[in-house]
Amino acid sequence: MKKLWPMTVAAALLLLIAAWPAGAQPPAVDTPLTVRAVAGPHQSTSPGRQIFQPLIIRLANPGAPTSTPTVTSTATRTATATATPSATPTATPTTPAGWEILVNEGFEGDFPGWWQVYDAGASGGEYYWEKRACRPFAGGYSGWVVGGGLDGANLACGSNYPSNVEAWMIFGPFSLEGATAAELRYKLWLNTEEGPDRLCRLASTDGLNFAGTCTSGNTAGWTDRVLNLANVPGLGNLLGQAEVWIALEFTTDSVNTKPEGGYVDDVVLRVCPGGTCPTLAAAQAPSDTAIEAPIMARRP
Ligand SMILES: [Ca+2]
Ligand SMILES: [Ca+2]
Repeated sequence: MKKLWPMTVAAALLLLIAAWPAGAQPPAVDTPLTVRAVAGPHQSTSPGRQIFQPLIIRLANPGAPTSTPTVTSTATRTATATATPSATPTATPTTPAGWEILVNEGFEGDFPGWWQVYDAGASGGEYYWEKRACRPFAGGYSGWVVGGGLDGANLACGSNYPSNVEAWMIFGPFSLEGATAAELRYKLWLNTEEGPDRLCRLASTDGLNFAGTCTSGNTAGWTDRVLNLANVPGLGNLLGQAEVWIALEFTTDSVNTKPEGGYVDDVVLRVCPGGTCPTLAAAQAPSDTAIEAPIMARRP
């Protein structure tokens, strides 16, 4: 009986080879095939006589996974850093398309700074423009017409302005060559004797002879005034002039004074260097009832 074992194994191998599909590749080496003998339905177990039926060969792959392999998720890809947006380009000043501000005086910083201030009055002490905290329109200070000078510096808030004052506040020269518009604009608070005591907005092309418009009386609070440098009373159109001066002048006669006199704040001198510039709400026809009158004045 023992001699039959080699033949049986050989027959099994032959069956295995015959059963292998043509062209099929053998399993990978890590899943080896095993040959297992399984008792068939016709195997006799009668004692003393063993009859070997042909082995039923089953391919078995005990190493084969019985369940769907768990897919190991790959590491979550780290999101790339969000691109930092480039800085918004700083807009370059568009001087041709808008106003060019030559002076912006709110009396909050150093004063007189770019202004020339003095009292040209021949008598009655020295009083001229100075930044004071008595009655600001914006911020903490405004320009009081008589708050500076040897005597004006000692003038208490609310005091009457003195007689015989000729207080100048001048800026220039500046060029209006090529300009298509130019104006002096400011906030005004005024309380003076009507007529002789007045606050004037002036311009000049030689720095000595000024002309413009004066305000006198009571503005009943803060209001606006504009001196259009394209149409200055007594001088006409200054656009195109190579040298221009502007001035605020406060003058009083020898009698009758009133409390405070006048203040200005947010004084702006602006030029349109070319093309057209947007216009602010015009203050050419102010709602206050103060008196407007043209004047020509030679600077002492
Ligand atoms: Ca101010
Ligand atoms: Ca007077």
